[in-house]
Amino acid sequence: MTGTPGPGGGAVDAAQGRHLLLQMLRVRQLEEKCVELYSAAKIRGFLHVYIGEEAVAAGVLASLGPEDAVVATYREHGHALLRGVSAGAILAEMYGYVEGCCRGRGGSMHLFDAATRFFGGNAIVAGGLPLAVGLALADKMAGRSNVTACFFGEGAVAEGEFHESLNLAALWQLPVLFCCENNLYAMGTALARSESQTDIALKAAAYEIPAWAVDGMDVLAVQEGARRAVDAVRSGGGPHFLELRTYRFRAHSMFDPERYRAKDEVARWMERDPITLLRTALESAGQLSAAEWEQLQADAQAEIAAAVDFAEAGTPEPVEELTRFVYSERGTGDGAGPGTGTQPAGKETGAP
Ligand SMILES: Cc1ncc(C[n+]2csc(CCOP(=O)(O)OP(=O)(O)O)c2C)c(N)n1
Ligand SMILES: [Mg+2]
Repeated sequence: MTGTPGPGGGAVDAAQGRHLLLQMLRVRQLEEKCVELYSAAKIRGFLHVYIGEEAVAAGVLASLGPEDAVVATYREHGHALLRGVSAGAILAEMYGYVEGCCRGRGGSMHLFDAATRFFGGNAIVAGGLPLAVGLALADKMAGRSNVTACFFGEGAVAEGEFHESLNLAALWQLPVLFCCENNLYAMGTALARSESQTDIALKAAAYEIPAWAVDGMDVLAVQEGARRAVDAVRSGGGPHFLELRTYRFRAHSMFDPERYRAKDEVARWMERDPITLLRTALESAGQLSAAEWEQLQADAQAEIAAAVDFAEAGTPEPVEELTRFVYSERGTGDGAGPGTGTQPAGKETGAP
């Protein structure tokens, strides 16, 4: 580390700082492209973008290893990308094409990729938390030292699944890192209008889970907080909880007329754009030249442009495959025939 103060007072290592900047730029470019493609009716259905919140995924995911697991929400394009799912597979998924990471069957809210241990993409508010607890329980039972990072919005704290999941994770001391992306609004409902206790870290503390709040616009602070928490979880410290204070710069989804928040509030938060904060810190430390900044932007743009070309050249799934995967295909191809997978015998035959 070079010891130069970052946006949150932490130290910036030049190479690591530029890496995090590129990660955030990649997500920003992908999301801006998604908005454009949605407006052109290339992407249909629901679409929720992560613009403004990039530091959260970039900082937390930089603190995980390849064996760790990630669970996210419907605002998950950036998490999937930074976890290692290619931008092409993400966009093709949104186009509904077979080249997508779920063969076009999931779409924007259900990106999933077992190879990178990215376990969704979940459209149900708080629906990812019990999945994360299950993944962590499996790791604990198998004696693996993996961590499961679970992202969810502050709207999830009103759900029973949130409380059930925190309770069991604490009771069984499971290796889960709960990451609450507190952007202050659940669709059009401000946190203070729906919760008697708005200090979210306190809710986790009620379950005896170590919890602390982090400036979610400062990627270095997020990375530092996440590292501390991941280390504690991995070394057997049980579940930990981060409340990442952030803000979405765009509407909740493409259908949101955004009448619930004042324009000057949005403008104030945009003054703390996580990309600008890190860029400025690196520049003032002499760690990012104008040419390097241009190059990072060009790299991100080139990656996303190639991904659009990939998605545009995609193909719809053949109609004959429509009922494929309704039942598990496990048990076929090993000589034992259907019926050896998780479904009861006779249900995997594909017989009408
Ligand atoms: C169980 C459930 N209830 C309601 C909805 C409808 N819904 C979709 S997004 C959303 C708001 C969630 O807000 P938050 O958890 O803060 O996440 P953010 O969108 O801010 O990232 C709601 C209520 C849903 N998808 N699932
Ligand atoms: Mg929210």
